[in-house]
Amino acid sequence: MKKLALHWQILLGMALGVVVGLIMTKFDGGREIIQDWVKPFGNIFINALKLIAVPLILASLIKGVSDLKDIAKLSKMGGRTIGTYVVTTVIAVSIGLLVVNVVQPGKSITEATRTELVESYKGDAEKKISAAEKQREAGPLQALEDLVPSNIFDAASDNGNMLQVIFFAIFFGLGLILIPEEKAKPAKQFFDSFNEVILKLIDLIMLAAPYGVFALLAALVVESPSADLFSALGWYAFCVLLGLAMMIVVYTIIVLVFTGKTPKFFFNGIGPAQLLAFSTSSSAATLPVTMERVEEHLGVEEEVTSFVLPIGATINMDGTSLYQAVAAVFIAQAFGMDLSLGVQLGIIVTATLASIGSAAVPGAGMVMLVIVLAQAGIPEAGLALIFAVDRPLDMCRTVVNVTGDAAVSMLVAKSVDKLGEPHVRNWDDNYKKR
Ligand code: DAS
Repeated sequence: MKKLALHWQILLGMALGVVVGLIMTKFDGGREIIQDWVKPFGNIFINALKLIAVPLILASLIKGVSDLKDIAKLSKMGGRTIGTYVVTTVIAVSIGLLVVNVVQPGKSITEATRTELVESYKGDAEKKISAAEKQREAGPLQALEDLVPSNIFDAASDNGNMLQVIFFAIFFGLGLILIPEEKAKPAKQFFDSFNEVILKLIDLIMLAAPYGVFALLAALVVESPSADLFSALGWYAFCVLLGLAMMIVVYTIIVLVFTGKTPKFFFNGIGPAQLLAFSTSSSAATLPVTMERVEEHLGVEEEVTSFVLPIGATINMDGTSLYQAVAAVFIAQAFGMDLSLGVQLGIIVTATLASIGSAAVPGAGMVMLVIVLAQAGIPEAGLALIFAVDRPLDMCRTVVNVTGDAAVSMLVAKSVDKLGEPHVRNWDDNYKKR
């Protein structure tokens, strides 16, 4: 049988997990068999993703920050590009928080199921929930004080403060910028290849995803066979998709207002790249097509696309940041935690940074979600809940990531007077070009 693309394998793993879980609940001892012989593989999958989170932050942020030197040096386009990307990401996270607080998908879980959830993730949940209570009693500048770690290894440890790791990565990257070029070169080369290794490790972990989500779903079904948990997951997915759709509308308005181009023009231009983003769940894999569509069909000159889009594919992930905000608050709701406004504003910061640090590969947003949860004191055990349904959402948020990059490149091009008319090379030119 022709090898199924990974995400179809994952969707198959999800379906089989639910079916096997439902079957096993019909047998005496079926629940124990799944808990003893299947669930551990789901936990291994989650632990592997949590394991890679800290090295991924260090690699991608140190590389990202140290590359900024070239970006800022490049021209006024640099600052404008980074600034616009950060603005659209903050808008995306805010939309995510708005939707998840209005719809409140986690609140539909019954007290009985919630007790079971906390029970089944006992250690982690109680530790995080009590830590969140403690954070609430802290002083007004406690969060700022906690930003600077006294020991990087403590910060990187399981109960560490992920923002401290992010702080160290940015601090280190700044150091790389400030030392002489020839001294920084070896370190920059090291972090470039370190980044490549981490991305390869994520690829390897994602190969296990079909089996991991199978185990997670089977365990979820036998442990909380309650329909209310599955309907809550459905509402969670609805919130992510609603938020992503709202973000697409925001891009349409931005393009119309700032460049005068109609939605029809914009989506006809970027459509094929969106379809590729949906089927690959990877902004990086889609980048060549994004560049060709933005340049030839949206009229952005190559001088802009060759600069703005590669940066966008790595640091501008509006769909991912929106998803991370929705997921974090949903898990908190599922565990019965009421997040204060301060914690939610903290999520805007960490989800923005986490999406900047997310790699443009399938599942990267899921890995970086660990940081958002850890920082907000939300039980990471809740990951098991949403990882099971992550892949279809990854496909959709990657579409938004790519669409956002295209919209911003049109804005930047317009602002430096490099937005022309589409110039689709006909077949001969393309042929000659090849
Ligand atoms: N799949 C990632 C991308 O390539 C996004 C994510 O994982 O959230 O954009």
